Amino acid sequence: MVFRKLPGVSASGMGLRLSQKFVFLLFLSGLVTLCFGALFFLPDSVRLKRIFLSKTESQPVTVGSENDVREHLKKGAKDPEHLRGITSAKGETSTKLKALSRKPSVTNEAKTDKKNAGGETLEDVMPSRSKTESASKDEKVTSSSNQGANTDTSFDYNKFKKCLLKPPLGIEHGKPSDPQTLQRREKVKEMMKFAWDNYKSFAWGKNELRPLTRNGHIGNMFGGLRGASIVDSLDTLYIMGLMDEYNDAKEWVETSLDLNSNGEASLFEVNIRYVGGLLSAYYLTGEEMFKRKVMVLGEKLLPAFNTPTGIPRGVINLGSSGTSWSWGWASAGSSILAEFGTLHLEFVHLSELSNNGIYTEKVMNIRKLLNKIEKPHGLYPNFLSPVSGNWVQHHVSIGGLGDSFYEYLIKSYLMSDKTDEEAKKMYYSALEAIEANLVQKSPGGLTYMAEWRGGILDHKMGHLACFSGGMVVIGADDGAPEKRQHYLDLAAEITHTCHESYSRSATKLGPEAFRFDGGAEATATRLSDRYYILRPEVIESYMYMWRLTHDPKYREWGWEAVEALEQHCRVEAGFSGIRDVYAQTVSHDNMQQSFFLSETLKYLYLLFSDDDLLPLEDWVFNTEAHPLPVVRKSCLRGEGGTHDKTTSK
Ligand code: DMJ
Repeated sequence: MVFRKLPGVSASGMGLRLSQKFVFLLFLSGLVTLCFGALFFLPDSVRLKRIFLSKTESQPVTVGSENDVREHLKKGAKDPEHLRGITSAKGETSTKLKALSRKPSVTNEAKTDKKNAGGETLEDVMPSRSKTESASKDEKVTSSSNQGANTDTSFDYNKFKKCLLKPPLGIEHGKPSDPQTLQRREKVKEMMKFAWDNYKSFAWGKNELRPLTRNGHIGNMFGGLRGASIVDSLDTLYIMGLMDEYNDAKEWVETSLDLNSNGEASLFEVNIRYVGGLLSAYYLTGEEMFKRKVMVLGEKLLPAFNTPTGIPRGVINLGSSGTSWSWGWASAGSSILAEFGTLHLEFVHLSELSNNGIYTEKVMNIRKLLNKIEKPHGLYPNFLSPVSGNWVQHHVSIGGLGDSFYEYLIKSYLMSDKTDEEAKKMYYSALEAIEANLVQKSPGGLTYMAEWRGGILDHKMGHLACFSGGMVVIGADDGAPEKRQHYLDLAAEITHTCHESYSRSATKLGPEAFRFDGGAEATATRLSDRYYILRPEVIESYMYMWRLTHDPKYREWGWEAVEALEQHCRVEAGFSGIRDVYAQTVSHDNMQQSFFLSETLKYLYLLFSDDDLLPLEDWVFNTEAHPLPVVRKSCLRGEGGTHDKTTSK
């Protein structure tokens, strides 16, 4: 190559002498070293740092830069809470989630796109024998390379069964004697089989079915874990007696659920769906394989708690780095109440099964902090810093961002065989604060739970908040005796309001959020709140209200929902969410959420079953409707044995 001489510039390095060149180079290299070194001292949220430093570093990384939030807002969300409501917080697997994480999970998305374009992924073409080998090899590697949390797995399943008060599946699988109810239950079972068969035909091994395009969806919420619909369906199939389907699901978990993933997962979602699903499959069936799997997975979640306060961050890398960080959209790198507050039930069971207290310690530490911290008007705001342990802003909601934290307080108490007095106290004080500050009556006489923003009420109730009818009714008996009737009434009123949000729509399905201002009464006023994504919360409350009151209207309301689902959400190859519950002609969102199989259909089936199918004296449902048994410590540690085994299933 020939260098042409520029006019006025010497060919020997712009006319500099050798010594000058040396000093200049020295200065330049010093400058570079200084700049790079300075990166380490920048706050974690600075974008530059995230670009240059890989997330495989062992220190926790926080994100939450304004840029990230702006990105999400650009994508159509009005505010982070709204965004959460429609995507990550409550388990949605919308591709919008891509915008939520620190950066898209390249591995998953690349594979999904390929598949959607008609290409096969490696997983698709791997013969199942080699999958088996690879799955079990991966588990061994993971186990030995982790923190050694699972040392003793000598859980006595037979003893556990003896400590149940009643057989889990009742005398006859909860078969109702009334022919109409039985017929309705059969219909729900058929819906489950239809949803499952289509998932199996078109999306087997993927996380969800896309029923219109007849393919699978993977998304990036589960950090590379697959088969969310399979793990979420295990217990539903089992209690419905769909045994061929259950056996297929079990075999897939055994041979193909690869836990050695290295992706970025939502701690909350992996916990409620995978940990919850595997735990309940184990407790219901006694299959040791489920226990082995869940222990490996549980151990992978522990690094999320390595923060200055022990409050876990929302996103965790499931690989060996165990790096965790906060959602990009969460205020100032904060953790979300509904996420870190929805681990308790599953983690207590991980400790039970492993005989290792570490899981319980982790969640008790969260509990301790929340119990101690000062609460505005006794309320728990939705965002907390995992670094300082302080609230980050004062937004309180019983819907998205807050919801299942409250649910887990009362359920922790119930699951502890009513021994966890701290959980009980926290639950009833929280409920008192909620009643004093959030519970409202509309001009038309509907009771609802508003949201609270630093003392200002937002008169909106999310579909997600409709679980609270069920929550209040299961806690009615254990509150102060003089409040029992009041809690029953409150639960009935909330459930009634949620039913109204369904019956006031053209489709008889409820919107994502409904309002009580500007003349609205339990209807959505914003276009962006009109969708329904097969959510369970309203039906969940019908189920609990039925169990605890036996008022036949709850079964009628459940049947209305079945008819609406059949009419508007059933498509040729599965069930799909809809974009506008007020439209006469619906438009489908092409997603069969895994919680439809795990929760919506399970709660409907239970609603039309006798109460002895998964009796509430023995079972507590996690927030994804996976039944977990009440822990009867004295029985488990002693001789055990409470129910008549001749009727046991
Ligand atoms: C589910 O994943 C769980 O119920 C979660 O707690 C919130 N909601 C979704 C379904 O709506």
